[in-house]
Amino acid sequence: MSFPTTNERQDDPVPQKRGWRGLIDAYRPYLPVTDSTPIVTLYEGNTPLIPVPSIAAEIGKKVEVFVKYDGLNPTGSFKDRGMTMAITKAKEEGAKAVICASTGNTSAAAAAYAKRGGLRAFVVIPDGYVALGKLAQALVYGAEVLAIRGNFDKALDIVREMGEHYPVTVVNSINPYRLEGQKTAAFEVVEDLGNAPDWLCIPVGNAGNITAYWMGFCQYHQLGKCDRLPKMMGFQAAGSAPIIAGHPIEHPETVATAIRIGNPANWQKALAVGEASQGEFNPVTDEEILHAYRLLGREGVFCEPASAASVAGLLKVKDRVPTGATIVCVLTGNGLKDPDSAIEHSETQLRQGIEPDLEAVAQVMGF
Ligand code: AN7
Repeated sequence: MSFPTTNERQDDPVPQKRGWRGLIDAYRPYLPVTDSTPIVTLYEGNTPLIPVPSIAAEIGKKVEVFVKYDGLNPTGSFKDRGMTMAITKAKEEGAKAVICASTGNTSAAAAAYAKRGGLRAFVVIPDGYVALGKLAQALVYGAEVLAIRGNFDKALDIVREMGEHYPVTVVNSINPYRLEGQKTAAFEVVEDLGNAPDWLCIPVGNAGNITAYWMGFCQYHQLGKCDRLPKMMGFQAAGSAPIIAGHPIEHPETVATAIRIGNPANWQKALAVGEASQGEFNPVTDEEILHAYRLLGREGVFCEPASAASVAGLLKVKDRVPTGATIVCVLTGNGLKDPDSAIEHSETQLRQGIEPDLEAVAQVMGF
């Protein structure tokens, strides 16, 4: 029996995306590749847009809220979208090694795609501030992991210089191919909704993703695939909110280590997106982030704390949501990335030390 990869018959109920072979394959006309480009893919993209009615109910007026669950990508974050493009182009250009600075997700994606493409992967991370799952991934995928005694911003400074002086390709979001790949998430949102949403809520660290989503919406708008553009609502962790402060933060802090970034690489681009989309940048506290994180968990959606910033932000500015609006919150990373935060910040009690017999278990259950 052969595995069906296309809709061969009109009456075949197999959904079209059954034959999905990654986002470069799906969006080839809109991406900088040719027929001879050696595509490096793990079949990323095509992630679900999930309605979250309990979050919509919190807004207090009639709205529709969806989450774009990009934590379901092959390495568990949206970074895979950018990395399939960046590694594909690095390989095409003959690179032998890539390097990135990372709060964790970029390093996991860079490692996976680089090794799959046969390249060396160097990742520079802030020692002690990368969630456990992300660190595990970089090691298993076979990256050369360098933990520095400094934060992400310091790591990115070093990586930028490495790229200038040594034969390594930088795959942080200063690499323009990253944004090209990441813009495909906006394409998918438009395809799923049949139009652009009214609002797009998104966590902001280096501000690559907010820039990429805007690129994607604008491109689809120009092609007539949507007849409006969303208001781009960016959210930073309050302890790491340089764009809102208007100056770099030397010692950024937040439970959302993925966005513990004090000097965003795409700062100016983010400001331009905010202006062009009549959007806003707002801070969310760790407490607000963790509240949203738990609300999502109770919808069956497990994201990492940084991702919950998008939902925390929506709840924070809910008074400004227009009635009848369609809102998409981007969930950038999978909750399994950061099991320590999950266990530490869950309000659900783990009941331990129970005697292994029926009566004892029933009693604890309240029967
Ligand atoms: C889960 O991995 O910067 O605003 O080095 O991992 O595009 O930077 C991660 C960023 C949001 C912010 N959510 O996106 C890295 C890194 C998650 C993230 C962001 C990140 P950008």
